[in-house]
Amino acid sequence: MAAGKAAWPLAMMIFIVLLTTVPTGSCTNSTLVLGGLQRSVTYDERAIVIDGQRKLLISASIHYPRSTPEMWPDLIAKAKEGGVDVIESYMFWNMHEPQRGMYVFNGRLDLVRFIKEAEKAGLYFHLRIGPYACAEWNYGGFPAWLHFLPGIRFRTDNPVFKGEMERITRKIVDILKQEKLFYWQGGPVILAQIENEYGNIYKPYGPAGKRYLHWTAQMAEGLNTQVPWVMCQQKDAPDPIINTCNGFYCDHFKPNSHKKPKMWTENWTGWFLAFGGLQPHRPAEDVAFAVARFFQTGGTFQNYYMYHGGTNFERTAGGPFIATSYDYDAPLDEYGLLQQPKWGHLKDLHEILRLCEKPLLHGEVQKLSWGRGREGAVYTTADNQCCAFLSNKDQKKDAEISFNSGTYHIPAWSVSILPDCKNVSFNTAQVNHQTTRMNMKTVKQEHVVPYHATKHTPFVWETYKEPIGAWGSNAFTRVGLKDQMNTTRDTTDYMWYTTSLYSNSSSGVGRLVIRSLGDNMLIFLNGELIGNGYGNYDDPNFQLQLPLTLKEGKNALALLSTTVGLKTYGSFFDITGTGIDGPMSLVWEGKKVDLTRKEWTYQIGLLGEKLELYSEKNNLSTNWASDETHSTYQPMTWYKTIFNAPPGNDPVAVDLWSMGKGAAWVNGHGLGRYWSNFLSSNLGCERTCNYRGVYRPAKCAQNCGQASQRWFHIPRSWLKPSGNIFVLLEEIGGDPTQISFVTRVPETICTFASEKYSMLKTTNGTLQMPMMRLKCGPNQKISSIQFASYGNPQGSCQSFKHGNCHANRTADIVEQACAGKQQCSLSTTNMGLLVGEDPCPGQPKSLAVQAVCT
Ligand SMILES: *[C@@H]1O[C@H](CO)[C@@H](O)[C@H](O)[C@H]1NC(C)=O
Ligand SMILES: *[C@@H]1O[C@H](CO)[C@@H](O)[C@H](O)[C@H]1NC(C)=O
Ligand SMILES: *[C@@H]1O[C@H](CO)[C@@H](O)[C@H](O)[C@H]1NC(C)=O
Ligand SMILES: *[C@@H]1O[C@H](CO)[C@@H](O)[C@H](O)[C@H]1NC(C)=O
Ligand SMILES: *[C@@H]1O[C@H](CO)[C@@H](O)[C@H](O)[C@H]1NC(C)=O
Ligand SMILES: *[C@@H]1O[C@H](CO)[C@@H](O)[C@H](O)[C@H]1NC(C)=O
Ligand SMILES: CC(=O)N[C@H]1CO[C@H](CO)[C@@H](O)[C@@H]1O
Ligand SMILES: CC(=O)N[C@H]1CO[C@H](CO)[C@@H](O)[C@@H]1O
Repeated sequence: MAAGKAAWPLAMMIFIVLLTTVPTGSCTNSTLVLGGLQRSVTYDERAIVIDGQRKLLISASIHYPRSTPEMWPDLIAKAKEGGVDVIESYMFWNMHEPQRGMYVFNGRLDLVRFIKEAEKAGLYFHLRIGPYACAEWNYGGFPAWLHFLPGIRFRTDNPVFKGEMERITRKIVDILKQEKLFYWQGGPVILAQIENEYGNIYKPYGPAGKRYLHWTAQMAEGLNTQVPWVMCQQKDAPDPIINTCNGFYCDHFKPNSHKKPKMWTENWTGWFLAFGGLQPHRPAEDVAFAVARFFQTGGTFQNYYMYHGGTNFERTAGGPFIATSYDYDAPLDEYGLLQQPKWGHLKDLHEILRLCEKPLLHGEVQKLSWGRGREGAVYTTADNQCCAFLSNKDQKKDAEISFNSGTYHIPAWSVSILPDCKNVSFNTAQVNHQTTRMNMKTVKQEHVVPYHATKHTPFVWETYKEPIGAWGSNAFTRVGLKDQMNTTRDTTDYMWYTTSLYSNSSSGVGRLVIRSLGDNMLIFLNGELIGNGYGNYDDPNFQLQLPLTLKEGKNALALLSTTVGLKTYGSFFDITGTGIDGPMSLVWEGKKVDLTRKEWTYQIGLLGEKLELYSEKNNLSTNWASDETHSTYQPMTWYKTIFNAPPGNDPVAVDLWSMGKGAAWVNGHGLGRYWSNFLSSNLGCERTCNYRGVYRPAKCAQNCGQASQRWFHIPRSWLKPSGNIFVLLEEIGGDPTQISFVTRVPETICTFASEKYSMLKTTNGTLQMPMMRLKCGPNQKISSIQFASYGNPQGSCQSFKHGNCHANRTADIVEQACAGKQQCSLSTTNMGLLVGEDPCPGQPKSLAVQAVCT
């Protein structure tokens, strides 16, 4: 890359672009003639404008390093089928430049290939270059080495930082240009983002922050990408940069200029998981409500954060305490399977929004209000195309809204969309897709016989005992406590702090008091694990008081401090400190000894890491010992076994519920960190999830009192049919004999089709009756019908009940239509005919079915 050569012409362009665009405050309006076609991306006050046409754009966040290249085409195809136009991703600087000037763009980091996959599918691309990402990603996406550049201060008017930020941003833009990925070059990239949510945290940076903000805008505009730049959560984004909204709802958001469109760059489809936390769940009805409200109030670009969350493989999870699964309760689950009904419900919504595209982009809007949270918006074009949104923000009461000489029943906390201003085609609270509950199915053991198994045990384990305390000639001794990240440079999660304590008597109990900045610490006295301390997502810091008994003479105290991802967010998050900062003291025989200023011997990382015990090439290493006694609950132990891949194509995971804390690898690929013995709170899981009312991450949370994450995704492309090497590093102690490999398959599926609201109209204008559709996984069949009622069934999947109106032949008919099939469907009208009776004449009926796939 001739980056140096390119610098002059680009620098000149900065000047030109600034002169031409900034004073007018309008967007970049560059066009390029390519093969006779003018391709341009601009914007106006209503929308992003592509080739002179305003566009309604549905965008989907899929972060390329959170899945494998083998998964990308399928993820992108499912996004497209779900009605998505744009794929969006952050750029992950720390992965692309692990050492300064050493670039990596292959495998999961093949950004160009990822963008080209979107292009192949006919989708646009939005690249959020940042280079700050947050994203629950280690150190917010900043490379650790950045912290050590002399004189640097992150994200402010600092020449060192600005130099590095400009260098990487330019590098990425140059790669995109070389590969002809920008829209004007014939590629899919229509938007780019600079910085990220800086507006939320920049006050403490003072005037220097403001100067930096303006510099970022000028720097980005100067790169001559000829696509609009956005800044999210930045009210004062300088022109021509578009300020966009991030949040659970963005209906009240207004851009900072009447010349800019209303854009939503992070619609949180769910929320992330933290170790020790509950599993977040955002109901499909509420996501659809938020999206419909956004379009009702003038939005034209919205992005699902996340559409596919994926996995924080290796050490990529950020801190504090971000879990390995980044499922995000997204429309595509961590494994790339449809998360139903969310995926389907949003697909329906997108289809209906398309029907409204012209009025939304070009129509006059008339806003209506009937009080008590009942609002309407009617978009009408000059040629009388009309689309209406009727919404009811009341959290409890349904509403009857009189509109356009009709009366419309709008359920609480919902929006109805009328693409012809007459007929309701979609209501956000009426879900017409099946609910799928997935099963993590243990793979039968005959499929997992290791090549050297001799007994009936499915796996033969080998172990390696990690030394306790300093192990290498590179250990060093200093007075006082050292910051962990400053010392390890984040090359490892682990740092040993070791020292000696002397005692003149042989009995008596002392007390050790330690304060740490986080995240986790193991305390060993004379090689024995005597304590463990840790913080949590809300506060990684902790203080520990621990009784201990010293033997006479010299005692070895070894503290293993562990980071669980570096911080990702907040003003000055990069310099908050890590590891054991003290104070630390020992109360012994009536005296308090300050250990903070003692001599400490430091060891960076573990010996097993240095030996690369997880690596494929070390599979026969003599370091391993056979483990016939099944040593369980041993701290600081590496385990290894060999397994066969489960047959078929269903996604694979390993179940680590029986383990403590550590990390896992398959064939040298890092599956990520696990922390199975950090259970979530027993409280906070509601029995039923009510989607009505403002969502917050604690609402509808699941999985109380359990390991926050027990299953770890093993991408199929990392597996061979047999002889796969599985390695674990267990820190605290666990039982590897309980580990199993599982496949993810649908188990219980439910549908609920109701005549209660108006009929659905499909995109081609034909009528469609409410349908019950059931579909199992590709190699499955419907094996039993657990519930079926045509009438007024109540409840939801796995808690359906008959109402007072019920046709008792329903189950027989559903059984006939569905049993033994992979999929089946019945409309309510069919059902009425087939049951041969009307269980409650004159009332709209529903059909609820729950079935099992095997
Ligand atoms: C962009 O340029 C084209 C061609 O010069 C012009 O017709 C159009 O009005 C411009 N658009 C904006 C938003 O300035
Ligand atoms: C133990 O004995 C040593 C040497 O006699 C003395 O220096 C030290 O202060 C004693 N320590 C304690 C805790 O009594
Ligand atoms: C890390 O090192 C830098 C540079 O030596 C220093 O300025 C900073 O205070 C250290 N951070 C912590 C948390 O100790
Ligand atoms: C172990 O490594 C050797 C050398 O790299 C390789 O030939 C062998 O196939 C590996 N064994 C397994 C079980 O993967
Ligand atoms: C309209 O779409 C529905 C469902 O998408 C389909 O079943 C039907 O055949 C289509 N009708 C026409 C006339 O294309
Ligand atoms: C089915 O319902 C009809 C009335 O709707 C009733 O007469 C009949 O006894 C019911 N049969 C069973 C098996 O419950
Ligand atoms: C600042 C912050 O938390 N930003 C985040 C917005 O929300 C999603 C939450 O998951 C993050 O990934 C963003 O980076
Ligand atoms: C397709 C459809 O449902 N059309 C209906 C729309 O609404 C008008 C007036 O309410 C009806 O007459 C149509 O039948």
